[in-house]
Amino acid sequence: MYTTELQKSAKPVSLSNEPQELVDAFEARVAADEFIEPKDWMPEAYRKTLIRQISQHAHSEVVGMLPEGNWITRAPSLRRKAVLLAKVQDEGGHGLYLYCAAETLGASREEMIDALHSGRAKYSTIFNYPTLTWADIGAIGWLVDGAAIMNQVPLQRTSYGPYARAMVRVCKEESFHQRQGYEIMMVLANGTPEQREMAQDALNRWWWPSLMMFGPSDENSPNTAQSMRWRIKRDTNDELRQKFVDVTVPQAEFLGLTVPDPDLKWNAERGAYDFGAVDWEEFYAVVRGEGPVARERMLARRKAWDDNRWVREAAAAHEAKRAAKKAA
Ligand code: FAQ
Repeated sequence: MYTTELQKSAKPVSLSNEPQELVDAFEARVAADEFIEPKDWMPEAYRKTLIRQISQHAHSEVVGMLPEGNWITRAPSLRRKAVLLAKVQDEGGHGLYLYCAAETLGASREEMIDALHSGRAKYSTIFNYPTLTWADIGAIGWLVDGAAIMNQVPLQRTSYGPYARAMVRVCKEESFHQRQGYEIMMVLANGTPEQREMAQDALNRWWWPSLMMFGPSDENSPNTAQSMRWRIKRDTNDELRQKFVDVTVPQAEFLGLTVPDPDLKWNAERGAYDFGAVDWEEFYAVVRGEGPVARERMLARRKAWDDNRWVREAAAAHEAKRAAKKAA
């Protein structure tokens, strides 16, 4: 098990030990859409929620390098290889901005990494699925980065300043990622019958896991109500999932591919697509660490951490020497 069990019950947020006037002033600032900055007073539960969400987000970016990294040596051309390499490096950079944002809240990098490696911290379910063909790299850019953008554009207005500012750059890069994925899908969808089949197969396998990225349905999401009140989240999980479906279905139609959902239907009254039920059993199983390649993912992360210990040690030794020289 690499992820903790979901707590399905609503989490009570206790503000009882905190001075009411500070809580009121904090809530008024949030309600006025002011950014909360690292040195500002904030309720402990707000700090904890942010550390949880930002560190899980950081872990997702870093673990998310693995499925695509798997294809760098097998990309079909030098151009594809260079683009994919740059994309995977971007994801590593996103992880670093996010770890830094969480550090401004008092979390240490070591604690966060340890929580990931010991299975206490979650990371996105999507990265526990294998990348079996080159079309999966197209599908990840198109669908996974597409879902990430849908979720992260509103986070540019999240109430915590360092998280919001990190999201501005992340979103710019994610939109490039989404386009490179869609372009791969366009080439395959307009290619040979085998390539077309490969594109359809990738869509079949990545569609539902992409919808799961938005988290449990609103009625089963213990954090949404409080996070919306604190303007950490600006939209609920179901609102974002619906927006993603509405934007992505016409893109699949343009490719001439079929979304693997027999219940998918345009609802003219709502001005939105109706779609089938997500398999929540599968979602919770993957969250619990039972995803198809969850074990491999954590082994790879732990190995990278151990193999690169010398780099951290060398950097620390260099910094100590520099500080000693400065002090002398
Ligand atoms: N997987 O009450 P909620 C990317 C957890 S970045 C695993 O609804 P919340 C870039 C949740 O954490 C993708 N766990 O929680 C890229 C919570 O945990 P707790 C990551 C999940 O926080 C592209 C519990 O379930 N993006 O893809 C998942 O209000 C390509 C209850 O759920 C972010 O992290 C899940 N899918 O809403 C990289 C965005 N869903 O409290 C490489 C920022 C929920 O039990 C290649 N995060 N959980 O410890 C968010 O917006 C929110 O945290 C949500 C969840 C919407 C993910």
